Amino acid sequence: MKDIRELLGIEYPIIQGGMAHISDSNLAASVSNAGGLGVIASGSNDSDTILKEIRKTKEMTDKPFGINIMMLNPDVDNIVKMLIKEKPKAVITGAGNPGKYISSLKEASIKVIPVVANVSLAIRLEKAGADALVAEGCEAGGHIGELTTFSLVPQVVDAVSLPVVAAGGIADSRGVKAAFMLGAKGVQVGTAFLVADETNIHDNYKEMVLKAGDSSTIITGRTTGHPVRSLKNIGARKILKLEKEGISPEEFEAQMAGTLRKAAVLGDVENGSVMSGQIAGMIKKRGTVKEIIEHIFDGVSLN
Ligand code: TUI
Repeated sequence: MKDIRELLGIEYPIIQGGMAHISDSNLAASVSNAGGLGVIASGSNDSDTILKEIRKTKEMTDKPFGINIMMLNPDVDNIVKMLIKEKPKAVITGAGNPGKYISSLKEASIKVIPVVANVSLAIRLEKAGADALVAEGCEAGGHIGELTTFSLVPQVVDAVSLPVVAAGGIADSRGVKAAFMLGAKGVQVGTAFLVADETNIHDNYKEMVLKAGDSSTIITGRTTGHPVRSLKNIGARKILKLEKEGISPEEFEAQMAGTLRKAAVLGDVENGSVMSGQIAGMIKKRGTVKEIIEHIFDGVSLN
């Protein structure tokens, strides 16, 4: 089986999480320059906006980087067409099944690495030609599945013969070693990069992550089929209350629209959606991307 570092041309087996409104060209290029796979998030942006971020990233790094496609994005068809021309090293997908796009991306020599949250999708996507998989447990921030990292990763590892990258709850070398013990060949990390100096989000967001404890996150959206983990605040509690009162999926979407941008860009961390994983409670200091990656791999032997 091909090593994930060899597959992606990187020094550390780490993929930076593609976080909507957060993972821009600056963060992606910084991670790639530090030896990981930097990833630009598409979120709900259109293909032209993502193309601009790709061009900026190419100005800042010669190293490989990836694009995360959020499958709920209505412009996925155009984004895939654009990516086939731009040929980033890798495409990571989330929040859905990318099966029908895999062969055309692979024909353009792009590595395709879908995020999965259960074994059945992992098996289907191996058959569809994925190059590797990210198995993301529900400790992660943002849109999540049902299974924890500890239960999901070994079951996906046993079910497929592709390299598996573990995600959800990993922010230091203990997490990396545990992931390796479960059979993962690499890690995907999002939350730890929220407080990186190179991450262009409002400082209020960073401060809220730094102040978070083990029990600071909450899951909204369970009733609508799109559960999202974020830090507890007025906005999340309000949404949860509306869900308990029986809000419709349409009303829910209307309530959620723009809330991540509100927190990440405008700094309204009381009413906006401050998406973060449970491991936020362990993140107590800021640093450069390079320092964060070195901390995550401190004492890990990468032979
Ligand atoms: O995608 C993520 N995390 C995200 S996307 C996002 S933007 C958003 N905002 C509001 C509502 C929804 C999305 C914020 N955070 N992580 C990767 C991930 N993918 N976690 C879980 C999944 C997943 C879920 C279902 C992957 C595939 C899947 O398949 C369903 C199917 O069709 O079988």
